[in-house]
Amino acid sequence: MITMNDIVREGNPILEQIATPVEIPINDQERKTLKEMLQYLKNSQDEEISKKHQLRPGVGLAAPQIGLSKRMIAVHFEDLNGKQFSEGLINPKIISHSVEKTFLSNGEGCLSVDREIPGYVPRYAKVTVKALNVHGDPIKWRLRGYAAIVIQHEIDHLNGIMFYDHINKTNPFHIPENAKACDVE
Ligand code: K1U
Ligand code: NI
Repeated sequence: MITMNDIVREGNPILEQIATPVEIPINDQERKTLKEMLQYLKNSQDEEISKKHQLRPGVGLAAPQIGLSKRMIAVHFEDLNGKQFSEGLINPKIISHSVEKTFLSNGEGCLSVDREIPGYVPRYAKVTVKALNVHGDPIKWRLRGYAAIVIQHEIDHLNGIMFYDHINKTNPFHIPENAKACDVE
């Protein structure tokens, strides 16, 4: 099982690299890894299991975060309407996005970053994402708000981008034009 010992931390060059597309059909090892990534997220959100294995809770995980520079991510969360997203995605791609932006009022965290970094992380308010799931079936998600934020955070990891790269350097709490807060709770 994946634990925090397997999570690569900031400063490791793999987090700055562009990950390689996964060849289709995916092989057994890739399928196994993607399933383990999703299981990490489920375990990390289970009070008992996360306490026992000291897992930091996560809603998403990208393969480079476990030291594998391949275009695979896992997500496990509910959006603001209670819709569940729980999937391993292969070669995810944002095929269109809104002009409008959004950001979490409490900022973002990252399993690969062991410190709090204050500031708003502006992201597209709506995105359409295409990918393949672990069975090789095509997925097309139209996401907004929180769900759009999570998927952009994970796809950024495949492109060597960290959440803090988006924070305004002179004023971390600057709100760009076209941006509205996305309130999770
Ligand atoms: O990729 C990662 O490092 C995981 C990260 C993803 C993330 C997406 C969007 C905004 C912030 C962070 C996390 O999952 S941090 C933990 C988190 O946001 C969370 C965990 C459990 C319940 C609710 C939220
Ligand atoms: Ni992250």
